[in-house]
This record gives sequence, structure tokens and C-alpha cells, in this order.
Amino acid sequence: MNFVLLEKRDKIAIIRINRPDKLNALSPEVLDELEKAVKEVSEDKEILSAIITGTGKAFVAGADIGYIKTLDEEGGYRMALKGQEVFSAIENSPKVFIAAVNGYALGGGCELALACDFIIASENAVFGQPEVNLGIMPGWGATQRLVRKVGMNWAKYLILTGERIDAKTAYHIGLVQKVVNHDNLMDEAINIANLVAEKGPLALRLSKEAINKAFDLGDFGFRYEALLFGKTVGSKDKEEGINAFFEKRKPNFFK
Ligand code: CO8
Repeated sequence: MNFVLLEKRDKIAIIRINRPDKLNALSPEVLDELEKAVKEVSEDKEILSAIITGTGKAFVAGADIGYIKTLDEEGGYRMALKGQEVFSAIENSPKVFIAAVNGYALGGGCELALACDFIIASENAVFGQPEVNLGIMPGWGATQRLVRKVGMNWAKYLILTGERIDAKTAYHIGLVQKVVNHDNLMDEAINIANLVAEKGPLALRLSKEAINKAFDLGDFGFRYEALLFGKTVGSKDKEEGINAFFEKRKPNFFK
């Protein structure tokens, strides 16, 4: 694996998204490697908790925008389902997943953090769902998990404005559980992962399963998100939004 590094330390695992030159943007290749790492961690009897983090100045700056540019409506729908599957494997894993957010967690990056059981953030972390800036919408679970985790008002605010928020604000709205000094992020995350790993494995697994049931509303919302994501990916607004991103200018969306 090149784009995702997996390290095991006794009862904990560290998964690093490792594509720093593109701010760890999730291309299909990165997503495939992440899927393998999550599966390996989930099936490893020795491991009880896992940390997901990013190399360099970003956690994950989103799905790969260059790749989204190539997709039509059907391709967008398929890719939305694929990412949802990987993120649901994290959410439903018998292991406890901690997102250690070291920098940008935007779009699909914020959705990856949301799929984890909780989030520890560096004071430098930046969160957001900027898809609307590109003429598209979230497709990897934010319309569902953000509502469940921070409530409908903040979910709407973040998704409909595309505004980025800092770690302090993310803590304030309940998205982040702890904000720490940037240099201490991994030490803090490892301490928490070890704290979890001291507990009874059965108790951890069943507690997580029971908590997830609190919002077990079935797959309908996620499937609907993927379907609508596909529609935005098939739109002229996407062409304009993504061209504007690469040309570093403001988009002129269609009425
Ligand atoms: N995809 C592809 N490349 C990216 C991405 C991305 N999401 N983010 C950054 N990059 C690339 C840049 O193009 C640049 O590449 P190059 O050096 O070749 O020009 C490199 O990473 C460094 O980025 P910047 O020069 O832009 O770095 P800055 O520090 O100036 O800015 C930002 C950092 C603010 C994070 C800026 O890069 C940015 O705005 N990135 C895009 C953030 C974004 O819009 N994310 C959402 C993407 S859409 C999404 O995630 C949808 C999820 C659901 C998908 C469902 C199926 C596909």
C-alpha cells in the first residue's frame, strides 16, 4: 500500500492517509487502500482501537476533485455508494475508530472523520463541507451523519454555506470531542486509543453496536444522498464549479 499506511502497536492501529502532495484527497486508489486497511484492522483479534490521521498539513481535503470532474451522473452515484460502503465499514467496525484531525478535513475528509467514533483535533484543524462551492453536494454521508452528530441546524449551516470552521468552533458544536496542541495530537490520540484498548473487548464492541442502534434508521437516507449526489455530478454547475476551482476563480453557476 502506498497511499495508506497501516501501523500496529500492541492493541492499537494507526492508519495514515498518505498523499500529502494532493492534501490526501481520496482518489479511487486511496479509497481502495483505506478499505483494505479498515478490513484488516476490523478482523485483527489483537487490535481494539484504531486512529485515522493524515500525512502533512491535511487530514483529508476531500474526494479527488480531478476525478469527480471525469464522472457523469451514474459514475457519481456509483462512487458515492463506494465511499459510503467504506465509511460504513468504519462506523460498523467492532473496533473503536478515532479520527486524529491534523489539518484540513473538508468534504469527503470531514465525512471520513464523521464515520469515526469520535474526533480529536489539532488546534490547526479546519472542518467543512465545501461541495456546494463546486456545484455539487456531499455524497459520502454528511447529509446523514452530520445531522445525527451535530443536529440539523449546524448540518444545514455547514452544508449550505460551505463555510469552513476552525477546531474551536468544531468543539463548540460537538463535532470534535477534544482540541489539543498541534505537536501533541498523535500522543494524545494514542493515549486515548490505549485507554480504550484497556477495556473489555466484548463491552466495547457491544456498547458501540448499541449506540449505533440509536440512529439506525436504515440505509434510505444514504442511498438517497448518493442518488442526488449523482445528479449534481451530472450537472453543468459541476463543470463550472470544478473548472473554477482549478482556474482559481469564482464560479458562474447557471440559474
Ligand atoms: N482533490 C484533488 N486535489 C486537491 C484537493 C482535492 N479535494 N484538495 C487539494 N488538492 C490539490 C490542489 O489542486 C493542489 O494540487 P497542485 O499542487 O497539483 O496544484 C494541492 O492539492 C495543494 O492544494 P492547494 O495549492 O489548493 O493548497 P492551499 O493550501 O492553497 O489550499 C485548500 C488548501 C483550502 C484545502 C484547497 O486545496 C481546497 O480548497 N481544496 C479543495 C477542498 C474541497 O473542495 N473539498 C471537497 C471536495 S468534493 C468532496 O469531497 C465530495 C465528497 C463526496 C464524493 C462522492 C463521490 C466522488
